[in-house]
Amino acid sequence: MPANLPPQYFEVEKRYREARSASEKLRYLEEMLAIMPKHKGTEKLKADLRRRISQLKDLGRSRHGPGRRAPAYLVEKEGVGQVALIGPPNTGKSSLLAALTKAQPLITDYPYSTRTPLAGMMRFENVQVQLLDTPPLGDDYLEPWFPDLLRRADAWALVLAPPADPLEQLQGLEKILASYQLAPRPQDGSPAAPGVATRPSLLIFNKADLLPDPEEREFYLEVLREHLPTWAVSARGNQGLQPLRAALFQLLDLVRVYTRAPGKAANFNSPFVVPAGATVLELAARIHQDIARKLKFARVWGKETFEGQRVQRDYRLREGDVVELHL
Ligand SMILES: Nc1nc2c(ncn2[C@@H]2O[C@H](COP(=O)(O)OP(=O)(O)OP(=O)(O)O)[C@@H](O)[C@H]2O)c(=O)[nH]1
Ligand SMILES: [Mg+2]
Repeated sequence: MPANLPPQYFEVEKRYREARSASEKLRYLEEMLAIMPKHKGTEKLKADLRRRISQLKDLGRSRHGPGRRAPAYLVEKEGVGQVALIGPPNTGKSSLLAALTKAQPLITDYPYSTRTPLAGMMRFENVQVQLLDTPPLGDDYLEPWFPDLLRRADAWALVLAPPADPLEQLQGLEKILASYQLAPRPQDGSPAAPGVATRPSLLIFNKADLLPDPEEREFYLEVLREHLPTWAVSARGNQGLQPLRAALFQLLDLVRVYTRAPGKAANFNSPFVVPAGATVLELAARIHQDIARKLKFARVWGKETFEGQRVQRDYRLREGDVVELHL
Protein backbone atom coordinates (compact mmCIF):
# COMPACT_ATOMS: atom_id res chain seq x y z
CA MET A 1 0.00 0.00 0.00
CA PRO A 2 1.51 3.35 -1.00
CA ALA A 3 2.31 5.61 1.90
CA ASN A 4 0.95 8.79 0.24
CA LEU A 5 3.13 11.07 2.27
CA PRO A 6 2.50 14.81 2.05
CA PRO A 7 5.22 16.96 0.40
CA GLN A 8 5.83 18.64 3.75
CA TYR A 9 7.07 15.30 5.05
CA PHE A 10 9.87 15.17 2.48
CA GLU A 11 10.88 18.74 3.33
CA VAL A 12 11.33 17.79 6.96
CA GLU A 13 13.04 14.53 6.00
CA LYS A 14 15.57 16.49 3.98
CA ARG A 15 16.28 18.73 6.95
CA TYR A 16 16.64 15.62 9.08
CA ARG A 17 19.28 14.21 6.75
CA GLU A 18 21.18 17.46 6.83
CA ALA A 19 20.89 18.00 10.57
CA ARG A 20 24.18 18.45 12.33
CA SER A 21 23.47 17.32 15.84
CA ALA A 22 21.66 14.43 17.43
CA SER A 23 19.20 16.79 19.11
CA GLU A 24 18.35 18.44 15.80
CA LYS A 25 17.90 15.05 14.17
CA LEU A 26 15.64 14.01 17.00
CA ARG A 27 13.48 17.10 16.57
CA TYR A 28 13.00 16.44 12.83
CA LEU A 29 12.25 12.75 13.35
CA GLU A 30 9.54 13.68 15.82
CA GLU A 31 8.17 16.21 13.35
CA MET A 32 8.14 13.56 10.60
CA LEU A 33 6.25 11.23 12.89
CA ALA A 34 3.69 13.95 13.60
CA ILE A 35 3.17 14.90 9.93
CA MET A 36 2.94 11.33 8.69
CA PRO A 37 -0.63 10.19 8.02
CA LYS A 38 -1.44 7.20 10.21
CA HIS A 39 -2.85 4.24 8.35
CA LYS A 40 -1.89 0.71 7.41
CA GLY A 41 0.38 1.87 4.59
CA THR A 42 2.58 3.86 6.94
CA GLU A 43 2.93 1.34 9.74
CA LYS A 44 6.39 0.19 8.72
CA LEU A 45 7.57 3.75 8.34
CA LYS A 46 6.14 4.63 11.73
CA ALA A 47 8.01 1.75 13.34
CA ASP A 48 11.19 2.81 11.56
CA LEU A 49 10.87 6.41 12.77
CA ARG A 50 10.18 5.24 16.33
CA ARG A 51 13.25 3.01 16.21
CA ARG A 52 15.46 5.85 15.01
CA ILE A 53 14.07 8.16 17.68
CA SER A 54 14.81 5.71 20.47
CA GLN A 55 18.32 5.11 19.10
CA LEU A 56 19.03 8.82 19.17
CA LYS A 57 17.65 9.11 22.67
CA ASP A 58 19.94 6.27 23.79
CA LEU A 59 22.86 8.05 22.23
CA GLY A 60 22.01 11.18 24.20
CA ARG A 61 21.93 9.19 27.44
CA SER A 62 25.17 7.34 26.80
CA ARG A 63 27.09 10.62 26.52
CA HIS A 64 26.48 11.24 30.19
CA GLY A 65 26.18 8.54 32.82
CA PRO A 66 28.12 5.27 32.90
CA GLY A 67 27.41 2.30 30.66
CA ARG A 68 27.91 4.21 27.45
CA ARG A 69 27.30 2.09 24.37
CA ALA A 70 29.19 3.66 21.50
CA PRO A 71 32.92 3.99 22.07
CA ALA A 72 34.14 7.57 22.05
CA TYR A 73 36.05 7.15 18.81
CA LEU A 74 32.96 6.15 16.85
CA VAL A 75 31.91 9.58 15.68
CA GLU A 76 28.44 9.77 14.18
CA LYS A 77 28.66 11.01 10.61
CA GLU A 78 26.88 14.25 9.84
CA GLY A 79 26.80 16.64 6.91
CA VAL A 80 27.64 15.72 3.30
CA GLY A 81 30.82 13.80 4.11
CA GLN A 82 33.57 13.23 6.65
CA VAL A 83 37.19 14.24 6.19
CA ALA A 84 39.69 13.04 8.81
CA LEU A 85 42.58 15.36 9.65
CA ILE A 86 45.54 13.07 10.19
CA GLY A 87 49.24 13.63 10.62
CA PRO A 88 52.33 13.59 12.78
CA PRO A 89 52.30 15.15 16.28
CA ASN A 90 52.03 18.91 16.67
CA THR A 91 51.44 19.81 13.00
CA GLY A 92 48.30 21.79 13.85
CA LYS A 93 45.46 19.34 13.22
CA SER A 94 43.52 20.61 16.21
CA SER A 95 44.29 24.21 15.28
CA LEU A 96 42.83 23.57 11.82
CA LEU A 97 39.69 22.06 13.30
CA ALA A 98 39.34 25.14 15.50
CA ALA A 99 39.96 27.51 12.57
CA LEU A 100 37.54 25.80 10.16
CA THR A 101 34.71 24.83 12.50
CA LYS A 102 33.10 25.92 15.73
CA ALA A 103 34.66 23.01 17.63
CA GLN A 104 36.97 23.84 20.51
CA PRO A 105 39.70 21.22 20.63
CA LEU A 106 42.63 21.26 23.01
CA ILE A 107 45.58 23.02 21.36
CA THR A 108 48.97 22.94 23.06
CA ASP A 109 52.57 23.81 22.31
CA TYR A 110 53.65 20.31 23.21
CA PRO A 111 52.88 17.24 21.04
CA TYR A 112 50.42 14.40 21.72
CA SER A 113 47.77 16.64 23.18
CA THR A 114 44.86 15.11 21.25
CA ARG A 115 43.89 11.73 22.67
CA THR A 116 40.47 11.07 21.17
CA PRO A 117 38.82 12.16 17.91
CA LEU A 118 36.73 15.29 17.87
CA ALA A 119 34.34 16.30 15.10
CA GLY A 120 33.32 19.74 13.91
CA MET A 121 31.18 20.99 11.04
CA MET A 122 32.86 23.07 8.35
CA ARG A 123 30.62 25.27 6.29
CA PHE A 124 31.43 25.57 2.60
CA GLU A 125 28.93 27.77 0.74
CA ASN A 126 25.62 25.97 1.21
CA VAL A 127 26.88 22.66 2.59
CA GLN A 128 28.39 21.34 5.81
CA VAL A 129 31.36 18.98 5.79
CA GLN A 130 32.31 17.07 8.91
CA LEU A 131 35.97 17.40 9.88
CA LEU A 132 37.50 14.96 12.31
CA ASP A 133 40.50 15.92 14.43
CA THR A 134 42.49 12.85 15.41
CA PRO A 135 45.36 11.92 17.72
CA PRO A 136 48.79 12.13 16.15
CA LEU A 137 50.05 9.31 13.97
CA GLY A 138 53.50 8.81 15.45
CA ASP A 139 55.89 5.91 15.13
CA ASP A 140 55.04 4.38 18.44
CA TYR A 141 51.79 3.26 19.92
CA LEU A 142 48.64 3.54 17.82
CA GLU A 143 45.21 3.20 19.41
CA PRO A 144 43.65 -0.07 18.24
CA TRP A 145 40.58 1.75 16.90
CA PHE A 146 42.57 4.13 14.70
CA PRO A 147 42.56 2.03 11.50
CA ASP A 148 38.81 1.66 11.82
CA LEU A 149 38.42 5.43 12.11
CA LEU A 150 40.56 5.87 8.99
CA ARG A 151 38.46 3.38 7.06
CA ARG A 152 35.22 5.00 8.13
CA ALA A 153 36.30 8.42 6.89
CA ASP A 154 35.26 9.43 3.37
CA ALA A 155 38.52 11.26 2.74
CA TRP A 156 41.75 12.24 4.47
CA ALA A 157 43.58 15.51 4.86
CA LEU A 158 47.21 14.79 5.73
CA VAL A 159 48.51 17.64 7.87
CA LEU A 160 52.24 18.39 7.64
CA ALA A 161 54.18 21.31 9.05
CA PRO A 162 57.71 22.70 9.46
CA PRO A 163 60.23 22.55 10.99
CA ALA A 164 60.38 18.84 10.04
CA ASP A 165 61.02 18.00 6.40
CA PRO A 166 57.52 17.71 4.90
CA LEU A 167 58.44 14.99 2.44
CA GLU A 168 59.83 12.86 5.26
CA GLN A 169 56.66 13.51 7.23
CA LEU A 170 54.59 12.40 4.26
CA GLN A 171 56.63 9.24 3.76
CA GLY A 172 56.38 8.44 7.46
CA LEU A 173 52.61 8.78 7.29
CA GLU A 174 52.34 6.63 4.19
CA LYS A 175 54.37 3.97 5.93
CA ILE A 176 52.02 3.91 8.91
CA LEU A 177 48.99 3.79 6.61
CA ALA A 178 50.56 1.00 4.56
CA SER A 179 51.01 -1.10 7.70
CA TYR A 180 47.19 -1.11 7.90
CA GLN A 181 46.73 -1.78 4.18
CA LEU A 182 45.69 1.82 3.59
CA ALA A 183 46.97 4.47 1.21
CA PRO A 184 46.03 7.90 -0.12
CA ARG A 185 44.23 7.49 -3.45
CA PRO A 186 46.70 8.12 -6.29
CA GLN A 187 45.73 11.34 -8.03
CA ASP A 188 46.55 10.02 -11.51
CA GLY A 189 43.80 7.41 -11.23
CA SER A 190 46.28 4.52 -11.16
CA PRO A 191 45.05 1.49 -9.20
CA ALA A 192 46.20 0.87 -5.64
CA ALA A 193 48.11 -2.28 -4.70
CA PRO A 194 45.83 -5.31 -4.28
CA GLY A 195 44.16 -5.44 -0.87
CA VAL A 196 44.95 -1.82 -0.11
CA ALA A 197 42.02 0.48 0.67
CA THR A 198 42.41 4.07 -0.50
CA ARG A 199 40.68 7.34 0.29
CA PRO A 200 40.75 10.59 -1.68
CA SER A 201 43.42 12.65 0.03
CA LEU A 202 45.07 16.03 0.01
CA LEU A 203 48.02 17.53 1.84
CA ILE A 204 47.77 20.51 4.12
CA PHE A 205 51.12 22.20 4.52
CA ASN A 206 50.34 24.06 7.75
CA LYS A 207 52.42 26.67 9.60
CA ALA A 208 53.41 28.15 6.25
CA ASP A 209 54.00 31.37 8.24
CA LEU A 210 57.12 29.70 9.67
CA LEU A 211 58.65 29.72 6.17
CA PRO A 212 58.68 33.41 5.34
CA ASP A 213 61.00 32.86 2.38
CA PRO A 214 58.65 32.36 -0.61
CA GLU A 215 61.28 30.44 -2.56
CA GLU A 216 61.73 27.90 0.17
CA ARG A 217 57.98 27.55 0.46
CA GLU A 218 57.52 27.07 -3.28
CA PHE A 219 60.27 24.46 -3.30
CA TYR A 220 58.46 22.33 -0.72
CA LEU A 221 55.10 22.82 -2.40
CA GLU A 222 56.43 21.67 -5.73
CA VAL A 223 57.88 18.54 -4.22
CA LEU A 224 54.70 17.75 -2.30
CA ARG A 225 52.41 18.40 -5.27
CA GLU A 226 54.10 15.59 -7.16
CA HIS A 227 52.52 13.30 -4.59
CA LEU A 228 49.15 14.83 -3.74
CA PRO A 229 47.26 18.12 -4.17
CA THR A 230 48.77 20.43 -1.59
CA TRP A 231 47.45 23.52 0.19
CA ALA A 232 49.76 25.87 2.06
CA VAL A 233 47.97 27.46 5.00
CA SER A 234 48.47 28.94 8.42
CA ALA A 235 45.86 27.86 10.92
CA ARG A 236 47.21 30.24 13.49
CA GLY A 237 47.51 33.16 11.06
CA ASN A 238 44.20 32.36 9.36
CA GLN A 239 45.89 32.23 5.94
CA GLY A 240 44.75 30.20 2.93
CA LEU A 241 41.75 28.70 4.67
CA GLN A 242 39.08 29.81 2.18
CA PRO A 243 40.52 27.87 -0.77
CA LEU A 244 41.15 24.96 1.59
CA ARG A 245 37.44 24.78 2.44
CA ALA A 246 36.60 24.43 -1.24
CA ALA A 247 39.30 21.79 -1.72
CA LEU A 248 38.06 19.75 1.24
CA PHE A 249 34.55 19.73 -0.19
CA GLN A 250 35.81 18.87 -3.68
CA LEU A 251 37.78 15.97 -2.25
CA LEU A 252 34.49 14.25 -1.52
CA ASP A 253 33.60 14.16 -5.23
CA LEU A 254 30.01 15.24 -4.76
CA VAL A 255 27.69 17.40 -6.83
CA ARG A 256 25.05 19.79 -5.57
CA VAL A 257 21.73 19.87 -7.34
CA TYR A 258 18.51 21.74 -6.63
CA THR A 259 14.99 20.53 -7.14
CA ARG A 260 12.11 22.73 -8.17
CA ALA A 261 8.42 22.17 -8.59
CA PRO A 262 7.00 23.14 -12.02
CA GLY A 263 6.58 26.90 -12.18
CA LYS A 264 8.32 27.46 -8.86
CA ALA A 265 11.82 28.67 -8.06
CA ALA A 266 14.50 26.33 -6.72
CA ASN A 267 15.83 26.83 -3.21
CA PHE A 268 19.53 27.41 -3.67
CA ASN A 269 20.19 27.39 0.06
CA SER A 270 19.33 23.77 0.32
CA PRO A 271 20.98 21.49 -2.25
CA PHE A 272 20.64 17.77 -2.63
CA VAL A 273 24.17 16.45 -2.46
CA VAL A 274 24.81 13.29 -4.46
CA PRO A 275 27.94 11.40 -5.55
CA ALA A 276 29.45 12.63 -8.81
CA GLY A 277 28.00 10.50 -11.59
CA ALA A 278 24.62 10.00 -9.89
CA THR A 279 21.60 10.00 -12.18
CA VAL A 280 18.24 11.73 -12.06
CA LEU A 281 16.75 8.40 -11.03
CA GLU A 282 19.14 8.14 -8.09
CA LEU A 283 18.18 11.65 -7.04
CA ALA A 284 14.52 10.66 -7.15
CA ALA A 285 15.27 7.55 -5.06
CA ARG A 286 17.06 9.74 -2.54
CA ILE A 287 13.87 11.76 -2.14
CA HIS A 288 11.57 8.76 -1.99
CA GLN A 289 11.31 5.30 -3.53
CA ASP A 290 7.75 6.07 -4.70
CA ILE A 291 9.02 9.06 -6.63
CA ALA A 292 11.78 6.98 -8.20
CA ARG A 293 9.28 4.34 -9.23
CA LYS A 294 6.92 6.84 -10.84
CA LEU A 295 9.57 9.04 -12.43
CA LYS A 296 8.99 9.47 -16.18
CA PHE A 297 11.50 12.16 -17.12
CA ALA A 298 13.02 15.35 -15.79
CA ARG A 299 13.71 18.86 -16.96
CA VAL A 300 17.12 20.28 -16.21
CA TRP A 301 18.47 23.81 -16.06
CA GLY A 302 22.25 23.66 -15.96
CA LYS A 303 25.53 24.58 -17.51
CA GLU A 304 25.60 21.57 -19.83
CA THR A 305 21.95 21.66 -20.89
CA PHE A 306 19.70 24.20 -22.53
CA GLU A 307 16.96 25.79 -20.41
CA GLY A 308 14.56 23.18 -19.14
CA GLN A 309 15.99 20.44 -21.32
CA ARG A 310 14.05 17.22 -21.12
CA VAL A 311 16.29 14.39 -19.92
CA GLN A 312 15.83 10.67 -19.25
CA ARG A 313 16.11 8.88 -15.95
CA ASP A 314 19.73 7.93 -16.63
CA TYR A 315 20.88 11.56 -17.13
CA ARG A 316 24.00 12.15 -15.03
CA LEU A 317 23.62 15.15 -12.78
CA ARG A 318 26.14 18.01 -12.97
CA GLU A 319 27.17 20.44 -10.28
CA GLY A 320 24.55 23.18 -9.97
CA ASP A 321 21.81 21.50 -12.00
CA VAL A 322 18.25 22.56 -11.24
CA VAL A 323 15.98 19.56 -11.68
CA GLU A 324 12.24 19.30 -12.14
CA LEU A 325 11.07 15.75 -11.64
CA HIS A 326 8.06 14.65 -13.70
CA LEU A 327 6.07 11.68 -12.48
N1 LIG B 1 53.26 29.28 13.68
C1 LIG B 1 52.20 28.52 13.63
N2 LIG B 1 51.89 27.72 14.67
C2 LIG B 1 50.81 26.94 14.57
C3 LIG B 1 49.99 26.93 13.43
N3 LIG B 1 49.00 26.03 13.62
C4 LIG B 1 49.19 25.52 14.85
N4 LIG B 1 50.28 26.06 15.44
C5 LIG B 1 50.80 25.77 16.78
O1 LIG B 1 51.34 24.45 16.79
C6 LIG B 1 51.13 23.87 18.09
C7 LIG B 1 50.41 22.54 17.94
O2 LIG B 1 49.12 22.79 17.48
P1 LIG B 1 47.96 21.70 17.60
O3 LIG B 1 46.79 22.21 16.84
O4 LIG B 1 47.75 21.31 19.01
O5 LIG B 1 48.67 20.50 16.81
P2 LIG B 1 48.14 19.01 16.67
O6 LIG B 1 48.56 18.51 15.32
O7 LIG B 1 46.69 18.93 16.97
O8 LIG B 1 48.99 18.29 17.79
P3 LIG B 1 48.71 16.82 18.42
O9 LIG B 1 47.29 16.76 18.84
O10 LIG B 1 49.64 16.75 19.57
O11 LIG B 1 49.06 15.87 17.36
C8 LIG B 1 50.35 24.89 18.90
O12 LIG B 1 51.25 25.62 19.68
C9 LIG B 1 49.72 25.77 17.83
O13 LIG B 1 49.45 27.08 18.28
C10 LIG B 1 50.33 27.79 12.35
O14 LIG B 1 49.68 27.85 11.31
N5 LIG B 1 51.46 28.54 12.49
MG1 LIG C 1 45.72 17.85 18.33
